[in-house]
Amino acid sequence: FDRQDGALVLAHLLFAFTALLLGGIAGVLQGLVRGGLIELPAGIGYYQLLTAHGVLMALIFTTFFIIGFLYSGMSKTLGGKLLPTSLRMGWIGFVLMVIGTVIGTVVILLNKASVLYTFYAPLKASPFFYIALALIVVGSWVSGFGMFYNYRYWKKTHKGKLSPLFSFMAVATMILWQIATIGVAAEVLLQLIPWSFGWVETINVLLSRTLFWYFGHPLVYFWLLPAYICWYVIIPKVIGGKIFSDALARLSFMLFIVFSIPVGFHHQLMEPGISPFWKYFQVVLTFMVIVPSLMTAFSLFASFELYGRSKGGKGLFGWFKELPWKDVRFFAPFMGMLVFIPAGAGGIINASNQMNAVVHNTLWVTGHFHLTVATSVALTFFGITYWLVPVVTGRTLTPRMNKWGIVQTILWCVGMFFMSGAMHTVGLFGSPRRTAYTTYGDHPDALSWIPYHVAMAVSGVLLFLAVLIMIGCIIGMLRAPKGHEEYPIGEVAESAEPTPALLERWSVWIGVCIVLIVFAYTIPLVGMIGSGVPGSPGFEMW
Ligand code: HAS
Repeated sequence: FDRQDGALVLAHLLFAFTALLLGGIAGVLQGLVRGGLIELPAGIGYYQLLTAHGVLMALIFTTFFIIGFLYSGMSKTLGGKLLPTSLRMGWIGFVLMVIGTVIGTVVILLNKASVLYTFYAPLKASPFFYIALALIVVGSWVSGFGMFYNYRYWKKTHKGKLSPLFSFMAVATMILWQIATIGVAAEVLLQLIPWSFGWVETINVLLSRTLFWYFGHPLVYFWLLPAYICWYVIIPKVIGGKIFSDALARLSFMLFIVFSIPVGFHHQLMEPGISPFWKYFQVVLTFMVIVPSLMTAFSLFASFELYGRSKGGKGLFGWFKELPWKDVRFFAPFMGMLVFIPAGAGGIINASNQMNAVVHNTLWVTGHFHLTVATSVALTFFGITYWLVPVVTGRTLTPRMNKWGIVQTILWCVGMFFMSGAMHTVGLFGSPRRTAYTTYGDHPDALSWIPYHVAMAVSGVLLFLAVLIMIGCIIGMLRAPKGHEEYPIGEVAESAEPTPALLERWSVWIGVCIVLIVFAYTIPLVGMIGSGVPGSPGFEMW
């Protein structure tokens, strides 16, 4: 692996895992507080820790990891070296994001931004928190443009050729990110910064939430797609098999670009001020965005079955035994896939209007995203780390480290099983999300929730142990013997159909995406802006 490119990738990974560690400390502490097991000293607040946990894990760990991982694959598949301009843009993006993260974290630790990772109005943070967020978004844009630049150059110099699947998917992921972040950038620049500086007295809360969720839902697919890259492109190679279909993989990514953005209203189904028609329309699109995940499930099963049968697996499920269960590069992402089946089913429940009325703003939703992002995506990212760190540092993944990786994966699964199981169950009993320890004046319902909150806290401790093992493994990998670890990039099965050129016509898919966004959002936004409803002064959290 190219040394200069490797340094860029490693910098992203190390920063990501530092955020994971800090976010993990905040996570375990807030869990113990909520379960009533500890009280915080020195005026530290529950919401302060909850914000640090959410921001550092859901926003910072993911974004840094994803950009590092995507750059690594671009370098590997587009000729073995990034273009100097792309490399430079990668570093500029990295530095901007680091500055933003440091400012944002300090402001949170000073208790001037306890506004949670969703940070929309009416909770108001210090303006520096929003400036920090803007820096992170701009940094990620620069990195994204660095990738587009490299990809375009490759296309120009390889006229008529299909681009490598990994790079195609990386570009699709960053396009999704660019389109999605326009919403949050508008919210931060036009609403939150002027309001938090006091240049305007009030804020349109409905507009702020809508712009946030325009970004907030595709955000979850920005987390998911890099995991899908691993599942589609990396895992077939790790198990020694082939990619079932290049065309199917590309189509599923294009469908994500088309359908994943105009669906933000499914987070606002219980919100007054949006007409039922537009909510209904966006729920229909939400059900459309489930399709590429179902395609992915089909394709993965096919890859596994083809491989297992080629190894002599007999009968309906005999192929299953042939998979490399003792290889953490496979085992961790596989557990992520497995968990994604119930996690996705939970998402479908959330998206259904009547059922959303039962689960919205309860711990059920927290359970949903601890399965999706914190298990399926996180375990896949961990699985990637176990080979990517050795690849970029020119070292080997030792059997010892592999064994620790398996232990860490099992611990993570056990912790998440109990944590998210407790969250889902107690959510159905009505326990609200995002609430510090309380018995609501010893109300019997609230008292019946407490054992579940305690289970969440205890499993939080297990998960924190797993984070520590992960960090230990990274340190171990950095000190492992020099050697050559393979960057696993799968090849397409011979039996696959050729890929139609339409699947690389970006303008067509982005065009359809823009039409859908304009249709789904114009009338509701015009209504919100011109509604004449007075703005809110908000709640100062600093
Ligand atoms: Fe979600 C809330 C709907 C997917 C994350 N979601 C959230 C929040 C987060 C989040 C963070 O409609 C909370 C935001 C907040 O703080 O308020 N979600 C969905 C739907 C899907 C979905 C329909 N969510 C995700 C993913 C996330 C994520 C992915 C992160 C990565 N979600 C919602 C809704 C809400 C929501 C509402 C708002 C709730 C409320 O009221 O507040 C779908 O995309 C899911 C489709 C997935 C599938 C599964 C396919 C399975 C695969 C695995 C195959 C396995 C194999 C292994 C091959 C259909 C691909 C086989 C091996 C064997 C041995 C069997």
